[in-house]
Amino acid sequence: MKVLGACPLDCPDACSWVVTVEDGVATGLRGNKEHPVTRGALCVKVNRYLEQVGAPDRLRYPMRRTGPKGSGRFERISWDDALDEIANRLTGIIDEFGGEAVWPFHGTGSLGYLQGMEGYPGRRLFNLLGASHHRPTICSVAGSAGVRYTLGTSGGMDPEDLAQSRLILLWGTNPLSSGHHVWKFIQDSGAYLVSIDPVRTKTSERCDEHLAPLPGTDAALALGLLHVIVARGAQDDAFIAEHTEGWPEFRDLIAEYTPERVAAITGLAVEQIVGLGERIARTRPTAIRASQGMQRHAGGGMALRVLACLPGVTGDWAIPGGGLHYSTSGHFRLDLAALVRDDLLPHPVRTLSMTKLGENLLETENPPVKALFVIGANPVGSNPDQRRVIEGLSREDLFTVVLEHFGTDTVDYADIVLPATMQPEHLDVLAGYGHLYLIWNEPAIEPPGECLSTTETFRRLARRLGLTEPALYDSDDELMRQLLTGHDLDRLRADGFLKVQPGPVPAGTLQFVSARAELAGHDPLPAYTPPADPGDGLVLISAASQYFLNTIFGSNPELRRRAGESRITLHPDDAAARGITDGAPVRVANARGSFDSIAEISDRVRPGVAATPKGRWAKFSGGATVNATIAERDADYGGGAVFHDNRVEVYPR
Ligand SMILES: Nc1nc2c(c(=O)[nH]1)N[C@H]1C(S)=C(S)[C@@H](COP(=O)(O)OP(=O)(O)OC[C@H]3O[C@@H](n4cnc5c(=O)[nH]c(N)nc54)[C@H](O)[C@@H]3O)O[C@H]1N2
Ligand SMILES: Nc1nc2c(c(=O)[nH]1)N[C@H]1C(S)=C(S)[C@@H](COP(=O)(O)OP(=O)(O)OC[C@H]3O[C@@H](n4cnc5c(=O)[nH]c(N)nc54)[C@H](O)[C@@H]3O)O[C@H]1N2
Ligand code: SF4
Ligand SMILES: [Mo]
Repeated sequence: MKVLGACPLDCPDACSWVVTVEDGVATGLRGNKEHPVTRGALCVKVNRYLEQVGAPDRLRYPMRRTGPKGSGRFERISWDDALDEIANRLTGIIDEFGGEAVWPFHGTGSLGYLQGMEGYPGRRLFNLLGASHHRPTICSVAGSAGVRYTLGTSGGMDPEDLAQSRLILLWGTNPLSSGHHVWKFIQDSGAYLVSIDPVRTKTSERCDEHLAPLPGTDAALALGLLHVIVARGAQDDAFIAEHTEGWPEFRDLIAEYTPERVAAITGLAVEQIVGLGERIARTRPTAIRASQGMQRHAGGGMALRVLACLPGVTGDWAIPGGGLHYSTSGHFRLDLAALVRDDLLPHPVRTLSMTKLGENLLETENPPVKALFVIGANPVGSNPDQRRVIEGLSREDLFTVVLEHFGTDTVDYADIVLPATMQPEHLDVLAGYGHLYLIWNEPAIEPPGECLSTTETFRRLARRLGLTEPALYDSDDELMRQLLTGHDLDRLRADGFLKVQPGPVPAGTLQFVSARAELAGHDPLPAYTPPADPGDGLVLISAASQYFLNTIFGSNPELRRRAGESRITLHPDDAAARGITDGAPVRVANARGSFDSIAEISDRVRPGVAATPKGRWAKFSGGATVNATIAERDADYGGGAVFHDNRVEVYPR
């Protein structure tokens, strides 16, 4: 039997997959050949997904902690005992401190609308209890806000249209590592390809040209390119007159960003800036593919805001194959309000920022956080400021419940662990953020042991709490229908995918001067916001690993073997200045924390920049990873994270 499903992981490609089931056992998994983006292929990680589903170390039963927090010592308990204990502790905490002392902490482990981050499973129950809301700031929010200020929507180009581009700027994105399916459209275009990345990545190596600016300086670079374009008179006056607002002010700003000034900010040569500016000036259509990496900086929102302005000056927004693709999420019109039911809240509640976990656990009062539900997240591995996160999770008075598949670094701090189903074992639907398809996930096999879906876990907890609100007991089928009102559910289920119609881009007038930004308390004019991490050490970029997806697969033996030990790439000049040789053990440190690694000396990184992949588990890495060095600071827009705005020093050990 073949069953159509969806890869649940936080990846732009949201692949449609086919599970082969024989005698109730999943014996094969491959990409859906019918899907225009998946085209029959998954990726090096998810090719091993069934290995994970059947892994001997998969969590199969509820557990209660028996050792001190962090020890990872647990005993198996029944679901009845687990739910009783959770219900008792919750009731006590809410009686004493109020509902807002409870924090449902949702992560990106699954992006499903029923079982994952996009739909906040359990939110109906938490709303009824008056729990704090959760703001998912860890991934893409700053960039989305920036794009929205310019365009009125965060959804940009249909990436399939990249096939019609003649010049493509791969700007702060490494699709060959972090979402390779777009590469087919890029290749089909035959376009001239430029990679803009402080690191020479796998993707840069396949491009015609590579520019390596200093991290966090992209807005200045974009303004410098616009300076060259406008100096050549290559702006599209008709498009500007008809579709934009604020051109005179923006043109004056562009005039200030001369190639010389921009060279000094970005560390690029004047000729590189002028050369690329002239190429854009003469090439229609030009497309920009930017993703989340370049917005993990203090000025990350502003960077995307300026990038979205660029095709507004050249008129590329009006040409198929021109424009900007950051994320397509803004194009899906699903009824999230009907799914999450915020109308069930007894009163307005506070919102806690995902990337301020350490601060929220250690400093927030009135009320303090007393109960934490970690759902599809691994904050010890993935959040900034690992030391403070661990300190917060170690609080004896904090009641922590973790819903998980594996015994992660975060599970070690749980009071109660609940085993969750994996994707072939539950119903779900996903919306790609690197394409325009809804992807259906039909359950294919029975879950092992006593694993429960997240929706079912919260239905059972509601019953244990004696709650009578009928909405808490809606079945997965009912939830799906409420979410997908207006979509052809039967076709989606039968085909496994359904393309949605993108909304217009820009939505309304493109705002060079943004009333929307001003309303939110920001500068109405875009500009360049410099990096914010103090100090003069190296800027450490910790981007996607080829072999892990965030911390998922971090315990898979084969992928761990292929990833090898932790390495940090240093430029030969930076290494020599520190007396560090290739292969030397090093300590990487700043005021926030430190981790150990092995030096790899290469000119793949530009001078002043170091790189190490994200996603390692602390327990396999001497207790600390790169996230020990990262600040819990907000980016300019939306409270986004600043993972790559991170200054460190590197010492031989
Ligand atoms: N294999 C794999 N795939 C993944 C993931 C993974 O962990 N592994 N993670 C998934 C997730 S959660 C997400 S959000 C996406 C994110 O994927 P991407 O958007 O690709 O994000 P990053 O990997 O953080 O960074 C991408 C590139 O941006 C560069 N970069 C960093 N700072 C700057 C800068 O200031 N300017 C410029 N121009 N470039 C910069 C980095 O060197 C890196 O090569 O990928 C998803 N796909
Ligand atoms: N240094 C550094 N750190 C980063 C980044 C970076 O660029 N550099 N990138 C950040 C980004 S983009 C992101 S999105 C975050 C991700 O951070 P998190 O949201 O914490 O994601 P993961 O680390 O992948 O942890 C997800 C966990 O959910 C579990 N899980 C998966 N599916 C399910 C499910 O259906 N149910 C349940 N209950 N559990 C499930 C997995 O086993 C895994 O342990 O990491 C961020 N961390
Ligand atoms: S991680 Fe991305 S590329 Fe890999 S199978 Fe999932 S959606 Fe496809
Ligand atoms: Mo992400």
